[in-house]
Amino acid sequence: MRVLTDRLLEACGGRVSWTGTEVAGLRRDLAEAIRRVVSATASGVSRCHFIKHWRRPLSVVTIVTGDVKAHKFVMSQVWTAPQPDTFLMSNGLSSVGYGPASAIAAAMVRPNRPVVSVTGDGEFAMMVQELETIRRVRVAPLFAVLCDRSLSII
Ligand SMILES: Cc1ncc(C[n+]2csc(CCOP(=O)(O)OP(=O)(O)O)c2C)c(N)n1
Repeated sequence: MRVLTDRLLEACGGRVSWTGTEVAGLRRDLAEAIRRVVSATASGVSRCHFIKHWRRPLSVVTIVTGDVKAHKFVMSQVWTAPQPDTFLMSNGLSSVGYGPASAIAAAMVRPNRPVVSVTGDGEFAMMVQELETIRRVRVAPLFAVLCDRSLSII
């Protein structure tokens, strides 16, 4: 790892020379590459469509938390965070249940901000006992549960 980071540092001279226009272009190309052609099929609304368009009705200060697996791949690529401190997502080993747990924590830490947890139906089923926590600590995050009736990529 050390060798790799040293080589990367050497190659770019420690400077990042990308312009804002180049970054915007890369984002545009990425969005185009992962854009779903259809918004829904017989089995329901596509994750990509839902996550992309659901940004609009939420206020810019809303804190949104993602969970893990199928929708994580979409959220991490297409979600637009309008300002810092509005999007929470796990990294690394990605434990199921991060979404609801982080939404509860965010609602406790930022009681005046709306908080939304986007989670899968399998993940929500594993964390459903946290509804008791919510009642006990008196917070009210909103849960958006993406129901595909499967643990899709396990
Ligand atoms: C604590 C923990 N237990 C189990 C797993 C394995 N696991 C990964 S995703 C998942 C459930 C995913 O199902 P769902 O919520 O329906 O998500 P989908 O992929 O369908 O969006 C499980 C059990 C895990 N990552 N973390």
